[in-house]
Amino acid sequence: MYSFNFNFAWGKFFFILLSVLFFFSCSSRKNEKKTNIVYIDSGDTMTEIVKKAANVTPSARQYAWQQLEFTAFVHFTINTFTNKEWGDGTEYPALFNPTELDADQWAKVCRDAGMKQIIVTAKHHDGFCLWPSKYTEHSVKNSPWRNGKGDVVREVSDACRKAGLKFGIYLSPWDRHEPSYGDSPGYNEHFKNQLRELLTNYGSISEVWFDGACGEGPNGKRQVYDWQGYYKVIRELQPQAVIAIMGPDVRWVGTESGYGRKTEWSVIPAALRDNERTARESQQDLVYIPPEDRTAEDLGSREKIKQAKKLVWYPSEVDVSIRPGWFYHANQDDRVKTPVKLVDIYYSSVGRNSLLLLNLPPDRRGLIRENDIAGLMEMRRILDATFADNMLNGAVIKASDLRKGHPAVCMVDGKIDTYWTTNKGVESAVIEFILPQVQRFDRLMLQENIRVGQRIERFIVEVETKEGWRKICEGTTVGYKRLLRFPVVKAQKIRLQILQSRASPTLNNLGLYASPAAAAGDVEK
Ligand code: FUL
Repeated sequence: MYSFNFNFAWGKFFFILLSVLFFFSCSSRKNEKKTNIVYIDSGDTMTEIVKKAANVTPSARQYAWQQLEFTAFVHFTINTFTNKEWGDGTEYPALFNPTELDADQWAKVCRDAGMKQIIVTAKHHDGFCLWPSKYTEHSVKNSPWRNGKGDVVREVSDACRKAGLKFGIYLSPWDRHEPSYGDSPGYNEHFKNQLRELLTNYGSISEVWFDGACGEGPNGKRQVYDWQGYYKVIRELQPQAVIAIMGPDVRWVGTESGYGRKTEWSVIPAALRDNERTARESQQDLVYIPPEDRTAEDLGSREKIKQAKKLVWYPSEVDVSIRPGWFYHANQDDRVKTPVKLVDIYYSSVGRNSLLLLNLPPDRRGLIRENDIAGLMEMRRILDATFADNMLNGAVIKASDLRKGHPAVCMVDGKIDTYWTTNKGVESAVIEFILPQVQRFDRLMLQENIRVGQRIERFIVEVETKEGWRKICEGTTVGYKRLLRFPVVKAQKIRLQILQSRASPTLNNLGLYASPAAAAGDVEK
């Protein structure tokens, strides 16, 4: 009797415990879903739509990804040896034979440049695999490199881990070698098998990059990709990885120029997250001009969200190569982007609420080229010199509104998890900074706390002069990070006016800086 009671009591206890755990796990899953996607009802007023948009937030994996800011793409494969951009799949694996491949060099260059992740082209459109896949003979295992025992994916993933970098893979859905390509179910199985190999054997993967490019003409093979099946494999094996481009987590900015939008909303209509559409607008030929609607300046303004049925958090990634081509070509050695150009790209991508994915193509030795490294390091030097000292440190800050627990000092404490915000219902604000002394500056950094949503829609920045306040720059969206450049000014008082926001604006970091040229140069009158 006693034992029956004991078991019954414990049974009841465990049943309640399990129910509570189940309830919390479900509700937290539901919450994440609820804030990552929002539905617009047909009766919603504009005020209600704007409020909904203001509270869409990144998933945990999207937020972690966004904080990487600056990452590397490495395009390297048989094309490096055939001097092509797109191989056709008939290349002999024996051609792949880098003489000095050193993934530690790649990782060191990337780390020194301030990049936080490397994505390697495990398989490009020609189908050649940089790892010894069990599912094809078209791979490094049939090349003379390391006597057919080599594995580039292994070497790069190891090097990344040693250097403290994240590691991602590019796996081209379009495969010009694989015979099953075009036989939809057969190739889908093949592709999932390859994904499983890559996602189980190489440690933690932080980004999976699915290219939308496909050059099959009207009479070419037509493969119906099982996207949902691919995503399922990724979510199961590497749940922390973001799926980019032909995927639900990261949006292709729409060009390969390195320049993002000045107005960049991470919250956009879900219709833009459509793979068919991304594929249509992706590269279908070697000569490529992106269609206009991809490059449209506005994807998420009030006008755009008004017409949507569903809004999603879908942040932008800017991919660009340091050279004209994605792969190494000796005749482009003198066409490496200059440090000034690279810095301009940085401001126009990282500084415009996007992540920068900069491609560094190793040469036939298997090394990143010396002049590419020199340009990159000079870019880093300029950025480091600019962002070394935040002139707002030690400034007196006056904000027109403060929410309890979110003091103005949170904007300049250098911490990402503390933030200033206003009281509920207050959607504009003026924040004034009085610097310890007169300073000269020409760069400003703003960061919103996107974990509660992206909200700021319009702001201006002014400095106090003898004649009164003078505007030095203005902008629309802020998002995760916004960098502004303006002619050098000399002032002690600076103020930020947030003119319009979708809900209480937030700022978790604000920085005022002088570029090396400004620090040394003349002051604008
Ligand atoms: C494009 C591809 O066709 C290029 O070769 C390159 O891989 C680039 C990143 O994406 O769509």
